[in-house]
Amino acid sequence: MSGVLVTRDVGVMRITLDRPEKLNALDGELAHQLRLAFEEAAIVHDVRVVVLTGNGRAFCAGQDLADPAVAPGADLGMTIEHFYNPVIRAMRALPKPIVARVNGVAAGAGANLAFAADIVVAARSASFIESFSRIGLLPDSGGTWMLPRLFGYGRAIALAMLGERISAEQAQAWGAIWQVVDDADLDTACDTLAATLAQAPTRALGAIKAAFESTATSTLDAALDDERELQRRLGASRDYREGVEAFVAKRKPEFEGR
Ligand code: LHQ
Repeated sequence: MSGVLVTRDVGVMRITLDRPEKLNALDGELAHQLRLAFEEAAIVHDVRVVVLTGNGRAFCAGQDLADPAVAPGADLGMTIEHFYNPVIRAMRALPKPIVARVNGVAAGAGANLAFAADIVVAARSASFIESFSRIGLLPDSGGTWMLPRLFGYGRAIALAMLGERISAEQAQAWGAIWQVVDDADLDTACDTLAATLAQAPTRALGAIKAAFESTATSTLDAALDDERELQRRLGASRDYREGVEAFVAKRKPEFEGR
């Protein structure tokens, strides 16, 4: 696929942004391919975790600013509606975990793609930059929703208004991402994490993600109701049966994601 490489291996779908000469900057075609990859991940049972990463020295430099579709005066809302929002919606609706393997700089929509993942692991040399305000825009790709949740309002609004670059270590110290590892250890860390998630009770992980999503706008009372219903469904799953049987037998569970 143009600009996006998709590979699958024992439960793991790896999606690689592959325009290294442009720091993996996104255009409409690339964003569309990204959306298709996440939609495929949703329907293929054998995919139990997705790893999103970039090829070359960057994770993603956001929208390709040389693309005529976003030239000043063009309808940016159209680009966002047709290409960006469907990607973020597909990621957040995916009932499976997404790991962002942030191998280098993540800027603009590229940063917010990483933040739309569930677990972010970054190389020590990586960085994040909400560069939108530098060109007269506001954070899109879910940034206005995700940034205050990940960073807290005070840091989120300064990041968005100032457009300053922050290191991976800073993002981790602020609790916005899961892990920072030495560059040389990025592959091992992400492969180990992906293997763990690929053997996890996928339905439970999907339910966790959906429940966290809905608590953004719900009350404790509504969350308690949601937890009851989700737990009721999980309680009827094969993986719950396996989890309890394995616990009682003092053996390692073998979850099937069902
Ligand atoms: C680029 C880009 C780039 C083109 C580096 N485009 N060429 C959605 C839809 C609708 C409307 C608009 O917005 C959006 C969402 C968005 O994402 S808006 C935000 C767009 N992204 C940015 O504003 C980031 C722009 N890039 C940068 O700030 C820097 O390049 C970063 C911080 C990513 C990396 O800095 P450096 O490591 O110093 O590399 P560099 O700046 O030297 O870039 C290397 C090359 O890549 C360079 O080309 P050249 O021909 O000189 O080697 C850049 O022009 C090109 N490049 N980002 N987004």
